[in-house]
Amino acid sequence: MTFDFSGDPFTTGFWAPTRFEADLHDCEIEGDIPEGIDGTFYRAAVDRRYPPRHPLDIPYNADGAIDMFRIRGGRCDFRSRYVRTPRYVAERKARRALFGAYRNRSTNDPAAAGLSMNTANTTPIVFGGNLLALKESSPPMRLDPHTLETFEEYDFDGRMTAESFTAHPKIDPLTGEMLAFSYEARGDLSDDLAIHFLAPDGTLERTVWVKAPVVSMMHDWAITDRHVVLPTTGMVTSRERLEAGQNHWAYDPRVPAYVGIMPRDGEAKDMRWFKGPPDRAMLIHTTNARTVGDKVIVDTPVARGNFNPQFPNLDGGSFDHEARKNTIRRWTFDLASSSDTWQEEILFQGVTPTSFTRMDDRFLTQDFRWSFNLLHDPAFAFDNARTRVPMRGNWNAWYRFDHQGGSIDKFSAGPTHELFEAQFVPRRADAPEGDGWLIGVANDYAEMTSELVIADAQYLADGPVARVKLPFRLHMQVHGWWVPAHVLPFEFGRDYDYHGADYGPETRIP
Ligand code: V55
Ligand code: FE
Repeated sequence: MTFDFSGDPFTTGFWAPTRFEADLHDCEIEGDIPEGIDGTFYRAAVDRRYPPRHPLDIPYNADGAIDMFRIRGGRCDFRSRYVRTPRYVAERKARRALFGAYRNRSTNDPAAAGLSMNTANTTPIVFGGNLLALKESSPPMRLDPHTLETFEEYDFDGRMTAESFTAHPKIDPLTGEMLAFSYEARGDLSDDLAIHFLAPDGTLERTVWVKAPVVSMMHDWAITDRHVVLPTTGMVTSRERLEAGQNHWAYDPRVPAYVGIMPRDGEAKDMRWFKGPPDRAMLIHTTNARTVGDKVIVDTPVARGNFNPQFPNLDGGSFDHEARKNTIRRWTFDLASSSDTWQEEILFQGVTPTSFTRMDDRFLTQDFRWSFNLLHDPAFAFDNARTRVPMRGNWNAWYRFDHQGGSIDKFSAGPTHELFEAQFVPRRADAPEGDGWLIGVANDYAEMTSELVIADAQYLADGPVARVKLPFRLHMQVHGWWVPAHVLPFEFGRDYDYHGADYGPETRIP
């Protein structure tokens, strides 16, 4: 019986599933990792263990794996593990894919009935001593942040009744609280939203339930020191779609943008929904937001149309590559006015930025200046004669964007390299905003290997100060997370024990 991954462009060439787990101590390093970098960089990858069971399945439904780079004193250790989701455990037992199309239960094998669809493939985040591997359509998977062992699908010790949890929770740097939300929070197609407030020790303390004006993909949101900001999108679904075995989402260009704003100490009745035109209804990631007097100001990339060819257009039309381009916009909501809409200013027209935008997270909710963005810059030419496979998304640049002055600084990892999202690492805990480094993974399509690249965030044009070179390739990353050692202490050089077992969802380690 043939058993391979051919037939899916995301599972061939550089993108063939890695299907392995690694422990690599003392990685090879080119250049000098700055001494000030002390902590752990996690990334979530989408890496299939079995060929897709359904012709409409997409990379966003691939198995989640967590990669971990531990850095101290100029040295680096690497570890990677698949997340033992209930899906992983069941498919490993069955020795084949049981789950069908992305977020569509009707396409699953009957053997998957009743099992969680969790893929845990979007964001790794450390909070309250746990590593949470997040997928927006499921509760978090709780992992050991040192061994990457999976403990369980996590309902916050029974406190969370919502059936999903965003891949973009926000940690308030001033209070240490985490705020999060759930959409389709009472199951597929439900218009229930839940907004969660978690104490710094990880306890889920309070949930506010509200109704969404439209059931849509709500991938990211924003918080300020006083408000939460919840944008809907034009990526919609329906019972008919799911019953027909189609993709969970389709893009409807007629759906307007709604943005809900609620005070952090408010109740459901305090949620106020603003309504904008449809060309603002494709927000995937926000950069930052703040409340200034009666105004809530959100800086965010937004596309005017469907952001992702993995999701079809509702009218069946072909994908519009121009409409997917994000511009960086500033949305200003005036809470003192009775207007039901908001002002929009374009800060950056740019060159095809993706929506991957990060900042110095110590300044989340506050006045800020810098964002760090992943995009395609045609000025950084690819050396196609040296690459061994076609380049994929051509995300070849990190841009530092000045939200106050409008200027850009650019980083390239090399002419055969593609980059993933950057993390900002402050030089010291009390360093000024933006004083530190950018770290992230690059793929080298000439060597067919992956690297961790490190740049001085204030001198991006100088190129990498260090490269951690892996002797293998990593799979496509979604998001990453940097955790300084003062937040998550660890012993460098210790072999944290991995028991090698399949931790099923029932396993509970105290
Ligand atoms: C996104 C990613 C997802 C997903 C839904 O980038 C939206 C947006 C990796 O999975 O399921
Ligand atoms: Fe995201």
